[in-house]
Amino acid sequence: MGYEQLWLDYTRKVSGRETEGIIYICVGIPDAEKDALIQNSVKELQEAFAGMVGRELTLRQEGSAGTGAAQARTGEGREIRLVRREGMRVESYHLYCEKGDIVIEASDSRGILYGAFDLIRQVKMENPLHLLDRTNAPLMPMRMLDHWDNMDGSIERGYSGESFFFVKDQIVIDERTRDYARLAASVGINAVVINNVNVKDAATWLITDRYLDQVKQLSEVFAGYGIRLFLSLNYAAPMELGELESADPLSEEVRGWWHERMKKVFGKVSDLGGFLIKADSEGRPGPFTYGRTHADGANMLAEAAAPYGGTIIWRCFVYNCMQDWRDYKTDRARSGYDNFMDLDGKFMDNVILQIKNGPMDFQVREPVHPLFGGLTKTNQMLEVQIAQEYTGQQRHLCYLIPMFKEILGFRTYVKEETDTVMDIVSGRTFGQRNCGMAAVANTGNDDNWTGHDMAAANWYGFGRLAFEPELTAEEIAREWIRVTYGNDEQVEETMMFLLMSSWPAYESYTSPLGIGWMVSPNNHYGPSVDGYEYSRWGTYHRADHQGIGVDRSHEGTGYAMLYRKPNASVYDDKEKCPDELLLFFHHIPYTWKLRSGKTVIQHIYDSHFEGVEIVDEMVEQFMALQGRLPEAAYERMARRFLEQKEHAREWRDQINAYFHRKSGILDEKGREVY
Ligand code: GCV
Repeated sequence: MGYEQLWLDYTRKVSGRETEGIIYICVGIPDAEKDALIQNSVKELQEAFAGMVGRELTLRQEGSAGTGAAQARTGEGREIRLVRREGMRVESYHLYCEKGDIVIEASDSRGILYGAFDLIRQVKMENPLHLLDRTNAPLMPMRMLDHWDNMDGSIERGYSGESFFFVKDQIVIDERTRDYARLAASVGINAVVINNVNVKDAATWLITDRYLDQVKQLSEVFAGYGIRLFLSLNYAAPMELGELESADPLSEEVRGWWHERMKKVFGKVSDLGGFLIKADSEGRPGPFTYGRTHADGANMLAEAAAPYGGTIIWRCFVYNCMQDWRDYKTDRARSGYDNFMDLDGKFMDNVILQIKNGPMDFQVREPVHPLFGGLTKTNQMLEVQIAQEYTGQQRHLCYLIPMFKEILGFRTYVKEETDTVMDIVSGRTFGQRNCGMAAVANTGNDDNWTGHDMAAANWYGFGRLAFEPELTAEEIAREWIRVTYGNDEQVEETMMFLLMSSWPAYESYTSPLGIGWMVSPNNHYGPSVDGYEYSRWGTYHRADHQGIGVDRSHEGTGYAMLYRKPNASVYDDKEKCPDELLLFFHHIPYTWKLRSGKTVIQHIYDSHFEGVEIVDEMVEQFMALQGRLPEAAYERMARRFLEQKEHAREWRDQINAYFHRKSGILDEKGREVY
């Protein structure tokens, strides 16, 4: 096989105590033999039990005539029973123990599959099965992974090898595809976009006969694990496929073209979930070319996809990437809001706006996007990035679930209650069903899938969080450690320390107080304080000899005022603005006293020294795990931790030196600043 099975590795044995006597798996679901999800649930449980406790489960099939697999129960053995129970919530399950038997009940087959994976988790963690009573319904309807894979096999912002979906302009469907679907489904992912939102070249042809047979095949593999396949779409496809001269969303000819195209695509791939579109952004085509709005563009596609139940996911990452750095008025942070707020209520029901967690671009710290809480009549989805483009590129450890928890918990004040981002994207605020959360994926064809072995915690964690947002980041981390590495206490406690320290550490030794960027241009790895300062990308820190930060208050770009009260007045006022976002909202003198009592410049020095100290401690603790982790994994991780140790110093020294030189102010603790 060559690659790892991560948290679904069944070769690691568990103590047989809890599972003693379980020898049957009983399927009490009519027509189960025709249901791929049930078949896969059975297969998974059988493989898990065979691998982890060395026991072959005998299949007993009930309620279905003529199956050769029927086996009488001897009366001695315990069984795992899969049963249909009407009236339960979509995709939910009840996993419990009844007179020694383990029952998984659900109204639909996805619920059964999720229950089966939950049971496997419980067995892996050696939790007491006789106490099982877990009723679980996913809070977010759409739990999606967005892959930025190109058809030539490269991955935009990919840090773990090449694509396993595409090689040399062909779609690959093999054992790894199935294992990917198993891994994703096991944490509750139910939708996947396989290709990059920057749709170019061969990818434009994914909606044509050239690829539709393979797309269909792939969608069937995914469907067997409850995952709907989505494709990223080229907005200008009618032109780039050489069929029309325009992509104007209000042109009858263009609309007719899309109607025909959707008919063809969905006619072939009936399971297809729909499309993801990046338009008028970073050089991609869109409705602006024709003086039309994004509602015009999205609705044109939505209307064509609606007869087939197709969903159009339209990204709000729309900004002017040709800005003049001399221009202090234009503010990239405003652009999503300014482009979409006036369109609230104008999108069709099968359109979802996909909104990045912050107004800029997946920085280590950003305020929550003001469209959350702004929009009240539009379906919304939160987009986060587990590919660590700006957070260490899977070479540094940065466990992002604590950040996502903060984002989901953010109160927007759009209503008196149920007003958090989590409420909005789970449909509780406005009663929508077309909503959820997407993560830009961090996988590639590396043996360990995610480059850094511990980056898998972000993949695992994202799925678990979207399914059960009430779980804490700690609970998810602990679970991931135990299902991946077993129940060794030292491994668990050390890895907990590593994961939970990693985001604060990364923030400390990189860019301070919410200012963001300061990364090397293009590849976005490593420090370069002025890397983007005089560029066209709208990402500036505006540091001079007196201070640093972007004035986004009412006296500056006015961005702070895009939030609802009281958020707007808090962000607008430098006395009230939280320290960690101060430089995002205000231009502040280096000598300004933060709420923490430190000056801005001393905070910069202290946090950078402290960040490196935490990393040193992390590395030391990790090294003590030698012998307790699989050797190859240990070696891989050790190499990455040593790189992080060295690289954190580079960040510290460059940032400290830069601000020392700009401000002329010494570190009051007299540490070495170059
Ligand atoms: C897929 C950032 C990244 C781009 C990415 C873009 C996006 O700008 O650097 O690589 O493009 O975000 O989210 O569309």
